Amino acid sequence: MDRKPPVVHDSDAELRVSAPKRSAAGLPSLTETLPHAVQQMGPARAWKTLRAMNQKDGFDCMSCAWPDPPDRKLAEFCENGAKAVGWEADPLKIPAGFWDENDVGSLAGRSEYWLGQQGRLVEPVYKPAGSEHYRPVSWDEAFGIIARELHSLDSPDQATFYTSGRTSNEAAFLYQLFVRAFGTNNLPDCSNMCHESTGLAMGETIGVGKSAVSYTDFAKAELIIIMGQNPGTCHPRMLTALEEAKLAGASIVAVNPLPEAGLINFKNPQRPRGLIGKGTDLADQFLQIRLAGDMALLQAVSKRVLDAEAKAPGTVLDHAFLAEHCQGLAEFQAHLADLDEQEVLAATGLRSGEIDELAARYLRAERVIITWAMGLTQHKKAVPTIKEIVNLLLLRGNIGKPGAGPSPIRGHSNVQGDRTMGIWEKMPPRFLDALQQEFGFEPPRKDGVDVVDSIRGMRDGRIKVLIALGGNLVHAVSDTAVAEAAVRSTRLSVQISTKLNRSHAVVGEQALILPALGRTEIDRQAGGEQFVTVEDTVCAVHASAGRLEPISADALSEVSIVCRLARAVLGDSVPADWAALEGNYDAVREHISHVVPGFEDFNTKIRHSGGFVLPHGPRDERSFPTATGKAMFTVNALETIQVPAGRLLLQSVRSHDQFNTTMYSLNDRYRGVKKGRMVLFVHPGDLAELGLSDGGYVDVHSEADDGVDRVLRQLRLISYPTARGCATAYYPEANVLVPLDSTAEGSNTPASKSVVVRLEPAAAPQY
Ligand SMILES: Nc1nc2c(c(=O)[nH]1)N[C@H]1C(S)=C(S)[C@@H](COP(=O)(O)OP(=O)(O)OC[C@H]3O[C@@H](n4cnc5c(=O)[nH]c(N)nc54)[C@H](O)[C@@H]3O)O[C@H]1N2
Ligand SMILES: Nc1nc2c(c(=O)[nH]1)N[C@H]1C(S)=C(S)[C@@H](COP(=O)(O)OP(=O)(O)OC[C@H]3O[C@@H](n4cnc5c(=O)[nH]c(N)nc54)[C@H](O)[C@@H]3O)O[C@H]1N2
Ligand code: SF4
Ligand SMILES: [Mo]
Repeated sequence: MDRKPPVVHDSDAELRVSAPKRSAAGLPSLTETLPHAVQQMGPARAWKTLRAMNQKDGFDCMSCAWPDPPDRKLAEFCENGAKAVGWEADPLKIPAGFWDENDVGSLAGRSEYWLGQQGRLVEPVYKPAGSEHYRPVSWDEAFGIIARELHSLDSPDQATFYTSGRTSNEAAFLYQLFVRAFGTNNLPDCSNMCHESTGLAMGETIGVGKSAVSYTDFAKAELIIIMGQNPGTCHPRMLTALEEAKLAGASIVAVNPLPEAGLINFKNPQRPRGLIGKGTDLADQFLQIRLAGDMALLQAVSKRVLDAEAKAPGTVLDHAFLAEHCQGLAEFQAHLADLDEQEVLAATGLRSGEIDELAARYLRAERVIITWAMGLTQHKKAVPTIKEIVNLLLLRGNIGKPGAGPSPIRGHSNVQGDRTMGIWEKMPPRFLDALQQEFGFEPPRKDGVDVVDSIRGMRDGRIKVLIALGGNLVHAVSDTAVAEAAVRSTRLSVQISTKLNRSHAVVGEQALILPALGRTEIDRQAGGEQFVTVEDTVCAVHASAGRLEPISADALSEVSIVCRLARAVLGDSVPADWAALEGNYDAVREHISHVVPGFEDFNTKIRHSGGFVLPHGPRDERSFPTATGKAMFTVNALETIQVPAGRLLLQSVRSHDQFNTTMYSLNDRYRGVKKGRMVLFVHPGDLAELGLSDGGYVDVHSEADDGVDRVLRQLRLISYPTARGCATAYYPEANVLVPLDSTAEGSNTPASKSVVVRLEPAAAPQY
């Protein structure tokens, strides 16, 4: 199919706003999915890919980390999965003349939407120092440039090696091996900006930073509390699991400043009643909480549970579980005794009666699951907030039994697996020991830098080379101006990517783009066609094999790129047979099976239909690998963000038609926004108080302690039913407002969902 890039209208000139939807999916999602996919891929290609998606012998959806159900249907994907596939499998290629026509400066003037629509990257390109243009280079030349720059560093710690969460287990394992053999633990990843707060909070309290439930637990739960998550857009097939739970009698509570459509009602496109009927009402209770109010809410619910126990001793708490498995209850109880209800109401914006109702639901249910995503992790107090989820669940033994447990819902399709494979700047000594044992070299032991510290390192001249396996670091991270200056000050930046994005336009003195194959494509190596593996959010590991011919003979699999890079940089200094590993991924999995716990007999287990589930002590046998060997109650001081009068607290969210920094279109159907992104959702009461009105324009200034005036200009105001005092804008645009130093305590995750802002009236933009 010979197609030119679509003409991209990427200004907000035709912006239209209508009322938000009260229901997710249904017929509109089908009518969106198929024409979109066919238009991008053509009918044959669309059929070939969508049919293989999430099937046991097909490829894993590259979008989110939601798991596959045990029994697969013929069409086992959602609207947003289909969009992700269409975006990758679009046969459009960046033409040869592109690099002469577009210099780096002009690319930096383009939007993410435009960049992503130019087609697949099909050959390695290099921008030498002093030139504004990329030019094609051979793979050998590209690897030679990287080796030269890495060898010229005074220390391996002067390079940083980013990973985004689409990377397969095999590529991730080899990448961390290469980086550690090179001599550094500088392995930042997108998780640093995502569920890092979760990993830390759960690691300290229950010993494992991953979901303690399985797919089938959702249908067994009596109560599911969904906090800080927008599943209708970000994990659409979770709505199917919620519907099943609902039909089996579960009650569902949504805690969110926004009445997200997917939380309210779901019209399952796979059921007749969902296509044309009323759908299933999902949330029995919607708590419209203020931004960052969740810690107060959770403490208030736990306090009510403890009060109920005090009134009827021995009947409310799970005493047997507490006695056998937990530590710290007395301190927790003492701490909550002083909880100030007025402070709770101020922090949450809720009424006492609403919190009573949630507590009553919690007390009635024998099996409770709490899920969460970025609405909890990207706040200053994210780590203690998630610890309060654990506290509440422990009180009644809601962990390690069917239908119960804490369940963070991860973002990128293999972000969890990448961590399991060792992509982390501070992997524990037992992992490094196993690596040493397997490969016979001494891995560095000093912790490396995470994402925010990588930006600081580049900004301050300590880090001179940036290599990124996927992703779009410069636009995903906070404080855009600082991040861009930081990357521009490096000697070399390297992006291993499928499609263009801002990280190819904002680059170091020298820059390389290395084109990678995606999930949909056949991966042929010396040893024949290969498959890779991924781990979803409930710790299930399965195989993924593409069906399409590779976009170009000059694009390589991520495994190939990493193996050849390692060979070029390390030579024979590390005893790994890179050529053999590249030729046959079973050889990679063999190493993994020796190094990573839970992967014993990897090559056998992965060939069982549907893969296997990793062991998880708390989930499987109520064993808690914490410092004390017990599940830990924690005491967390409640601290509420004080928003000065006349200011709002701002969060940044994803629209329905984007995947992180990738734009599929400029629409956000469920929130009623069409053909535009430069908008700010504000409560009508706040608009009135600020003397502003729907349809007007404002400049948004963030008010940080460092005195820097960060501004996002000319956003159109939308009067919206959000919680009072809270505003919402889109990510990544809002990143200009988030100070680099504004991060979650402990996890260093950018606090991109609680920015104190001031709105100044502005003129409407001229298009
Ligand atoms: N289609 C699509 N799917 C995706 C992605 C995508 O961009 N597009 N991204 C993937 C990735 S990497 C991730 S991490 C996930 C993200 O999945 P989500 O976390 O669901 O995505 P966000 O858009 O950040 O939405 C955050 C939600 O939390 C709410 N929220 C914000 N602050 C608070 C708070 O203080 N308290 C409470 N209770 N709620 C709050 C917001 O109103 C919003 O509903 O999705 C993954 N899946
Ligand atoms: N303000 C604000 N900032 C945020 C967030 C927020 O909610 N608000 N969310 C944060 C979160 S949760 C995350 S996870 C990060 C996301 O940060 P990243 O993971 O760095 O960003 P993505 O936009 O997912 O990366 C998209 C790019 O990945 C490349 N790509 C796609 N598929 C493949 C592949 O198969 N192989 C390779 N090699 N490359 C591929 C393409 O070139 C594409 O342009 O952003 C964070 N930033
Ligand atoms: S729920 Fe997530 S993983 Fe499943 S098809 Fe949709 S986008 Fe893909
Ligand atoms: Mo994420």
